[in-house]
Amino acid sequence: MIQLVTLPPAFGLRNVSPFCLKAEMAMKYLGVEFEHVIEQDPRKTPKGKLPYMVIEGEKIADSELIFEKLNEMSQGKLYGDLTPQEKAVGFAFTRLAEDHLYWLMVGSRWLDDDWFPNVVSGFFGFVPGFIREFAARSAQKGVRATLHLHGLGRHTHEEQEGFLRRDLESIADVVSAENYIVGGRLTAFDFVVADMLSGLMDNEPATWVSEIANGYPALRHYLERIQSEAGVSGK
Ligand SMILES: N[C@@H](CCC(=O)N[C@@H](CS)C(=O)NCC(=O)O)C(=O)O
Repeated sequence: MIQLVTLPPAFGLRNVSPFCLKAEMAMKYLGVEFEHVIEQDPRKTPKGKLPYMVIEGEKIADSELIFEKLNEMSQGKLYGDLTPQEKAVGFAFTRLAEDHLYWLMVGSRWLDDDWFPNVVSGFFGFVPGFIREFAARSAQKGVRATLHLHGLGRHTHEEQEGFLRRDLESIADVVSAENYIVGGRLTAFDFVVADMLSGLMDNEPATWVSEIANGYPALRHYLERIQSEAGVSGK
């Protein structure tokens, strides 16, 4: 039996991780039978991150690599016969969502002192109470250093807000005009983008990123439509 190993639900979300949600959505959409296994501690995984999939004894770690496997298993259904140019646009949006927008979301959860108690309870509930805060604070140092290295962490809040709005407006402009990220039909790239938007927009309590993202009705319409077509809700 195929296994999908993911983080647990938290912050009002079906999965605290947009990468885990995206893998679950794709597997359900394709009708793949699998056992859903929850792992709270990413350090116990092949690459220190979640999700990963176990198939015929092989561990496939990374949602994009899982998509490659699912696409092969479904004779190309996940990427829906997109042309090379369409795939190029899809991957450009994937990088925007997963390597830029995602990090703004991470910063809004981890580096806002008012929001940080939610990180402690949502991510570190499995750590014994007497060291929970300590474990969360030391992980926070790692997140701060990562955001600094990425570059986003060097910007003021106002500058980060500008980056966020440009990312969101790029997505909103495309899905308002085309309904989907690319190709005029539901593909893997809609799972990528919609599930990242779900992590941003449905996160409870709202972070500063959620508040801004929820100011774009086009994104809410798109998110609801993709989740309904895929048959998996992010909440
Ligand atoms: N490129 C990876 C990213 C996965 C990822 O960043 N997962 C996060 C949760 S959203 C994680 O496990 N982080 C744990 C850590 O970095 O320690 C994928 O697509 O699967």
